[in-house]
This record gives sequence, structure tokens and C-alpha cells, in this order.
Amino acid sequence: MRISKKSTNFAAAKNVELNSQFIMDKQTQMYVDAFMADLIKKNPGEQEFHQAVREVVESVAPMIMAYPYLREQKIMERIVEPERVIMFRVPWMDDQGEVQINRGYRVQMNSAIGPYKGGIRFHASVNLSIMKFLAFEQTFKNALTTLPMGGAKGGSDFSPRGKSDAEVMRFCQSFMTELQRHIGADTDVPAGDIGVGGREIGYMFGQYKRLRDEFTGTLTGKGQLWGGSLMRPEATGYGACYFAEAMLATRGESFEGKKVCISGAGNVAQFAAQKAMRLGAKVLTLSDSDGFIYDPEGLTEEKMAYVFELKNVRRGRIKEYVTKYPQAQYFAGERPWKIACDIAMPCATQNEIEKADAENLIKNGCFCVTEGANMPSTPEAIAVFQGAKILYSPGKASNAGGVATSGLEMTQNSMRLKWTAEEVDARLRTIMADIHAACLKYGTEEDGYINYVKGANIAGFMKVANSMVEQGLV
Ligand code: NDP
Ligand code: 2IT
Repeated sequence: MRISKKSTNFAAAKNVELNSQFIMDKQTQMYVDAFMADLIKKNPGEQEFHQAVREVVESVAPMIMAYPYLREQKIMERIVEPERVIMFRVPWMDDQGEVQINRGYRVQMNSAIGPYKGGIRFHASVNLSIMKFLAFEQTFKNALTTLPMGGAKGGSDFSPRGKSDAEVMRFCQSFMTELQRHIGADTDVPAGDIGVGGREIGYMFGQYKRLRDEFTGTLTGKGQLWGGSLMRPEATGYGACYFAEAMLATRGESFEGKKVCISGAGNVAQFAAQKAMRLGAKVLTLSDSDGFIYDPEGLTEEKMAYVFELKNVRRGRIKEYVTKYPQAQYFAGERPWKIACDIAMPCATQNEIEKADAENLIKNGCFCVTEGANMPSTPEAIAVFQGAKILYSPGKASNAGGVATSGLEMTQNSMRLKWTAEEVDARLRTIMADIHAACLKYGTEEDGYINYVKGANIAGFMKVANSMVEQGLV
């Protein structure tokens, strides 16, 4: 069913076929500007949060103008206000016997469609702005997965890099000693993110279980021996590749024979690289915060096995790759975006593709950017991609396979059984295809260009917004 722009009532809007008839006019732009001015005043200095909100408001403002119930219910004003923010002291003792103090966070952003759900990030850069931007993005991403999960994010300015296992364990135990009172299988289910992998989830789960005396699926990304889902480690990177395959297919293309630049060398980057390679692509780069490696011959199964061991067992740096494979080059202090490629997959961190990087990518022939990380492209870079009409997908759509598979882990935990890898992978593929279809439905513009940002934001927003309306003023 399609209803006209004049239709204003909620019941009609719930089932409406929304499309690009909702465009930005002057009045809408004024709404966005006023909304952002107010948000910035209320949340001073939180630049990443402002950036994430602006992107969503710009996409959904035409809907808000078209449907007065969204304005009357102050949905946008409510959606940017976290339901709860928890900040806490995390004291721990290092191996030298010195007392260390970090700050812990959990931002419980929105529970309209399910229990709070989202990762935990341990990185020196973590602050309230980064937590809020991630929790905000997570709310819409989780809505896109088709699974019942609200949005949250947590973390600490603690960096596991260079710490001993014992230090990491003491930190995780102290962090969970406070966090445990705020989470639960039907309340809030954390998982991993930057700096939080299987080791950290294990230590946190152990402490949670000890303090609460219950074995539940309160964390996801658990070990395979104690409730973890098969394919969860692979899911974000694989899911991003499944999404990229769908994007490429809209132009009759595939990964076969394509040159791919990937940033990061962590969980998402590793499995994006493995899947892209297995789909026939030549993966040329990986990186960390010190620099990137460029292997003109491309990654192979053997080289990937080396990377897995280097990063996940020895916890080494990516520059060691060139010692092992001397045909590769290491570029200290640089990002991979100057290397010519067809497809770019940023899988490290926020704002890692700036305007000049985007221009470089386009100049060198890149025609598809699929985000594995959260908000890796600056607004200026996104404008360059969309201006050039290349395929570009925001992380909240293309990296949703990770949290989706976390959702599948929750399902398995609730049922107290474990699916095979094939079963989980098949569900992951279906979910990524559904997210791609939602982007197409809400993001296809009049000239046929697919605006994945608009599509993902409108689809995610309307699901959360209408759920909030149905649940009353809470
Ligand atoms: P990891 O900690 O496993 O890996 C992160 C990688 O990114 C490392 O190579 C790290 O290098 C690099 N990196 C981190 N911070 C910076 C920085 N400030 N500048 C340059 N490089 C940096 O994290 P993940 O792979 O899990 O996460 C990567 C991205 O994907 C993040 O944006 C995360 O939010 C997102 N994401 C993760 C999901 C998951 O399931 N894990 C799901 C969806 C999104 P170094 O070792 O030098 O720090
Ligand atoms: O950003 C993300 O989606 C994640 N870090 C994964 C969250 C999750 O709950 O699996």
C-alpha cells in the first residue's frame, strides 16, 4: 500500500510503502538545523554523538515532517536521549602492584524492540561521546536485523594492548563486578567490540556467573565450550561480505577477481578478508593503528592462517607480516586508502576514511565501499562517495551480521541447544539479504541510485519509532 504525503495518522503510516518521495525541502532543513542546535547545546563536546545523530536526522526528517504523530510524540527527541547511562569506577591492580583506575560505561539507549544489546569496547579513546554514538547506531542496526534487540553499548578507557593475561582478567573482573547489577539475559546482553574478544568475554562471563549464581546467555560471543554460537567470531566480517555481494549484484558484479583494500587486523577485518578471498577477491591490505601492510600478490589461506596466529595467539603487530612475507610492504603511520582497489572495506574504527581518502579511492577506481566498522567514513567522505554515485553502505547495515548472530546465540541459549555452523551461516545470509532488501526499499532514489544511508536509517528508525508509539510515553 502506498499512501500520500498528506496522510498523517499512525495506523496508516505503520504499513505505508515509504520511498524517496520523502525528500529534503527548506522547511525540513530548518527542522534538522534546529534539532541539531538543541542536541549540541544539550550534549556539548560529544562530537561523535552529534555526527551519528545528524546522519540519522537528515535521513528521517522528511518522514518526521510528513507524519505529525512523530513530532507530536517527540520521537526524535526521545530517541536521542539514552534510557539510562551508567558510569562507574573500575579499580584494579597491575602486575607491579600499582593501583590503576579506569572508567566504565554502559549506555542503555533504547529498549523499544527488545532487551538492550550491544558490544563492549576497551580502548584508550573510549569516552561518553563514543559510547553514545555507538549505542545510538546500535539501536537502528539491531532494528534492521529483524531480531528483537534494543540498543546499547559499553566499555572502558582501559586498553588491553600490552597488558598481561592476569591484568586483563583482574580488569574484566572489576568491570563486571559493577556492570553485573545492570545486565541480564532479558535486560541487557553485552558482547565484544574493539579490544574485547573471546578472552575478555570469558573473564567477564566467569565473574558474572560467580556473582549472580546463574548460567544464562547474558553475554554473547561466548566460548564454543560454554554456550557460544558457532559462526559468531566470523559473523561480522562474513556478514559484511554477504552484504557487499548483494550490493555488487545490483550492478551485475561480484567479488571475483576484484582488488579489495581492508583496514584493521582485528576480528572484523580478519574474517572480512577471509571471506572476500574465498569469494575470489584479491585482498591487498590490512592495518592497525601503527600502519598498514600492502601485499600486491593478495592474501591466501596460508597467509591468513599466519595473520590469525599473529593477531589472536601472539597478539603481535601487523608490521610483522612483511618480515614473514617480504614481497609485502609496510607503510608506517598511514591508512590503506591510497592503494588502488575496486572495493574498500573499512574494518578498524570511526572516522578512518576522510574526504581526501575518499577522493583517492574514487580516483583509483574504487566503486564499492562496504563498512565493517562503525561510522568509519566522515560525513565529508560519505558525500564524496554518494556524489560519485558509487556503491556505499553504512556500518549499521553492512556490519549488522555480528549482532544478528549474537541474537542467534541468545536464541540458542534460550532453547538450550546449539545449531550447526551451516544453520547459523544460512540464517546470517538470510538476515543480510533482508537488510539489503530494506535498504533498497527505503533508499532507492528516483534515478535508481541506491542511497543505503537513507534506506538503513529510515527502515531502522520507523521500526523503533512505531514500537515506541505503541508502548506509550515511557
Ligand atoms: P578488534 O579490537 O578486534 O580490532 C580492531 C582493529 O582496528 C585493530 O587492528 C586495531 O589496531 C584497529 N584500530 C582500533 N582503533 C584504531 C584507531 N583508533 N586507529 C586505527 N586503527 C584502530 O575490533 P573489531 O574488529 O571487533 O572491531 C573493528 C570495528 O568493527 C569497530 O568499529 C567495531 O565497532 C566494529 N564492529 C565490530 C563488531 C564485532 O562483532 N566485533 C560488530 C560490528 C561492528 P590496534 O591493534 O593498533 O588497536
Ligand atoms: O557494533 C556491533 O554491532 C558489535 N560490536 C556487536 C554487538 C553484539 O552485541 O554482538
